Amino acid sequence: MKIAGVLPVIFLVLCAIECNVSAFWFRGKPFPGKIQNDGSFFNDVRDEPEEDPGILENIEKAVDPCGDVWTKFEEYCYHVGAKIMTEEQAQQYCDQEMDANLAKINSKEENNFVLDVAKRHAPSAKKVWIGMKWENKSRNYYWYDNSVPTFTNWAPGEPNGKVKEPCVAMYIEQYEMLPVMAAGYWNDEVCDAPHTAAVCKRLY
Ligand SMILES: [Ca+2]
Repeated sequence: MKIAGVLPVIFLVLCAIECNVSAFWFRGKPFPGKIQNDGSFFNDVRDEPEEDPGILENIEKAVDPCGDVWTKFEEYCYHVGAKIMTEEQAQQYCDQEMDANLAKINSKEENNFVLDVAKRHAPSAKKVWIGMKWENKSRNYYWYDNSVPTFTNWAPGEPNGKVKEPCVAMYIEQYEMLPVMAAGYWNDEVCDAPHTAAVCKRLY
């Protein structure tokens, strides 16, 4: 018998006594098995558990509960569409595409936040539709959920249209014709007024 043929046999006999074969390599790592006394291999190789995408999703949600294309303020998420729309299209966009509503704004702080988001995300728009409308039957303004506004931010001289301008938009740029800085102020408008984008809001 040639010496080269004998070597593997000697190796196996020695290993059968007690041989940790971690010197073997498996998938780029030391093979964690052993040759047992009966000569058979025992290995406890287990595939490393793959990361659960659901867990990653939950972590992302904890970091940014609103997700892409939304911005968080207090317990709500806001989205400003870049496209110019009529008020009806804006309502449909928020409801059907974004699972939200046109924004209902309840404070000066929230108004300033919406203005900031709108300026950044709808640079080609001059205004954004908000979720308020004139209700001619009761001669008053209501939010889309039929609540009475507790905060308003009308521009000087507004609202001036009532039934002729039943929709409401927030200016997001300055208007020279107004006596004060216009951005952030509201105006009642015809519902197909030009240059107006949508601001959607939802709970996160
Ligand atoms: Ca007006």
